[in-house]
Amino acid sequence: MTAAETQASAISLDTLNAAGRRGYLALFFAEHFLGLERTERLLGATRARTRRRLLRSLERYPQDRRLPVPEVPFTSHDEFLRTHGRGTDPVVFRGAAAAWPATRKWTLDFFEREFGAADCVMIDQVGLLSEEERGRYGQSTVGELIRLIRAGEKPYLRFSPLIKSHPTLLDDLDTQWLRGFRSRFSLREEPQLFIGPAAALTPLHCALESNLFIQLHGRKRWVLYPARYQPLLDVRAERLPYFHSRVHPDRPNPEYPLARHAPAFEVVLEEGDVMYIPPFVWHMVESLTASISVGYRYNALRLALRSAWPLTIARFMATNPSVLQTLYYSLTATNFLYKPPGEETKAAGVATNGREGVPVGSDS
Ligand SMILES: O=C(O)CCC(=O)C(=O)O
Repeated sequence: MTAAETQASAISLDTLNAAGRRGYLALFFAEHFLGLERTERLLGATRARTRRRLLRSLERYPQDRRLPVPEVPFTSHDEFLRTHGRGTDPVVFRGAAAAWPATRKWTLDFFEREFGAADCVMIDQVGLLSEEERGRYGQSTVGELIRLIRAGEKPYLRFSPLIKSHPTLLDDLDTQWLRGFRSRFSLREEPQLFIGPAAALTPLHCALESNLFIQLHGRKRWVLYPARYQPLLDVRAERLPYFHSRVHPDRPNPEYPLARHAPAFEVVLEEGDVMYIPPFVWHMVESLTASISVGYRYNALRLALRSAWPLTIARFMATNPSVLQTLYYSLTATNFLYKPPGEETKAAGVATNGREGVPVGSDS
């Protein structure tokens, strides 16, 4: 896809501003401070008016557009920074990880054999589970997870800190290549592991960190929206450390008519592919087969501000948990989504779907 084609199908920030984006953002921050219910009671009519105005202004734009994620060759980190690294759209490096040991070694058999006894935690965070999943926070072992996947069940290990707690796994990734994308101001890196069955789905969400997503085993389909389309995606301010949307890109819903006007990127990642996802790019991810992947996340604050300053500010004002709690979780060899075993949901301050930890696979 050429730059001109991308441009032709985009809705610019100026167009969104003229259509009422600033009003939408004022309501988003009102919601952050007043809460969902009070905002609806006090400002529900204003919100409905803002939505109607956005819809009227964007009516002339086609609906349900999908563009391929641009594919770029990797030559050097400097070249990448010059050409794409300051941009706010995703790009794919096809086959960039094809020769890494992990791409050859990491299969369900490998994890069962080498890490079968390792503990893992199935998260239960609001907005990150598909409708089909029984939402619950669960503790298990990698061996049990894989046994369940093989038995046709649907447990999905997402955003797992397993690599951090078993650092020999890092030897199978090209960490030097990954670190080359970070600037010297990038404070934190977080390799997160995903192991799951075919048809697993992570709903539409985004976060502050930049992400190099490495597909190591199986295939995944991604649908992504640049950060500026937030006003079209029905996002609520919930003071979480990430943001989620109830929009399902493949299932248009009359409740969210604006979403159909947001042009999306779509790509299928094959084994050995790496996708660069800048801060606050919205994404929904579907596993087309059983799959193993790594999301290598790092902070790039300037880029986050350029991509979406309102979400950057909202991220730092999160209370559920707060930035300091998040930092504490990451220092204790976990990641921001992890609730340490035994802690009460409330005490941990992490918004879950409301259930306490249960062993995965049990019906309690
Ligand atoms: O692969 C998935 O299911 C989700 C990946 C994702 O959302 C991420 O890395 O941010």
